[in-house]
Amino acid sequence: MRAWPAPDVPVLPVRGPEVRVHDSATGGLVELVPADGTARMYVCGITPYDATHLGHASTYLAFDLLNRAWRSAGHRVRYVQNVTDVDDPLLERAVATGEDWVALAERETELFRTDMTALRVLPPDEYVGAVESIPLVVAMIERLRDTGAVYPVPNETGGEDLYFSVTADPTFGAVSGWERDQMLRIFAERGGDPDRPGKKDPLDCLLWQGERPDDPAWDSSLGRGRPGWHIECSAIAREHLGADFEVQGGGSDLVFPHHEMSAAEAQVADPEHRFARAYVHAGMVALDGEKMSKSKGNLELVSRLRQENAEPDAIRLALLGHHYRSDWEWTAADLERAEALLPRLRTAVKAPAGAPSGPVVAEVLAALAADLDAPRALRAIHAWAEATLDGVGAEAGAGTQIALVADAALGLRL
Ligand code: 5CA
Ligand code: ZN
Repeated sequence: MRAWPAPDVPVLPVRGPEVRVHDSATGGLVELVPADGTARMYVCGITPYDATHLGHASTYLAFDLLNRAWRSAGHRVRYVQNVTDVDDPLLERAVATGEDWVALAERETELFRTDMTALRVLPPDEYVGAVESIPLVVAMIERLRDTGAVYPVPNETGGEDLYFSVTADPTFGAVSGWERDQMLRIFAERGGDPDRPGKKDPLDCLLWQGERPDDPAWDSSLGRGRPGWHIECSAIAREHLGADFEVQGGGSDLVFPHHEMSAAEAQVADPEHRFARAYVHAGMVALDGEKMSKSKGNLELVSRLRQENAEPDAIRLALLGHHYRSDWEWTAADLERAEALLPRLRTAVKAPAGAPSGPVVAEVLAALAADLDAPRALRAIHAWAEATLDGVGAEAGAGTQIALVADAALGLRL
């Protein structure tokens, strides 16, 4: 699949520190120095049945900060993202609106590309659809079948679906660290089917769904059908990044079951290797007191704000004002604050001389290397701008250095 155009990332005259991020699996900070100079990151992409909302944007921005922090530290980054272009919510929406599911997925994926381009989010090196990855998924299920971790469950059409035995992975549970009770409760809420008759363990998850009438299906050695959700990300990540890659990322709603299951499947298929070194999760953005979601419809869309002439840099600044791991609620005041701050920062960086830039550049890079603390980085830039506007300091060209680090590390054009 085609990604979107990359914004320029200026090269900084100074190098940032090595990056430490919070890993959900260990519950602490881990320093992620790539062994061979290339940091590898997989971030779960959209299910394209509705437009990009600010929750999605905030999550992709978090991993954009990580991408930039690695580059500032002198590493190359290999970034892979999927598109879940066949799955229940997408097919259900297509049926509800009478639109062809392929056309719906293509339209919303294109809108997502436009939104990401406007927000200056660095594109993945590989942008990979679930449909085009079906051969990879089938090959991985075959490998799992060879290990004995796959079993059939009869379905209502007289055919069968294939399930993954979670007990085949001795480390199952290590990504979320959750107790079984909590897993069972959340599994049902997030696309799982704990009560389905015929399963060996209520937590076992669907790998391959046998063909249903009116559903798309593909021929395979597993019979005609379509892939389950978690195996899509296991197979795409392993194919395009290899094993033991640095970061598996997404919003915190993916900790369980999605990231737990994709790691378990990949690790049973290849017990010699871990799936990822760290599991990094962005907090949930809410609107009207509830998690912003396509299924509930409480959304603020990036595209709507853009249509209303919000400047993408102001949207980006508004989102960066919240630490990526916190859960927070979007309000119109977020954008108003950013729209007021942006021109002040821009005026300050244009001043021929300003407050000393060196310590600010160092502080911005240190803040981002310390678990992607964009609010801390912005406080440093804001304080520099206020000092400069107050006439403090006489460093010629200080503004140029501040604009450079704001662009490279935060993706903000000042
Ligand atoms: N296609 C799957 C991942 S393989 C999926 O979860 N798609 S999604 O469209 O539902 O979400 C895309 C990304 O946005 C995921 O990383 C998800 O965790 C994140 N996300 C969804 N809602 C929010 C929200 N309200 N706040 C922050 N991030 C969110
Ligand atoms: Zn995923």
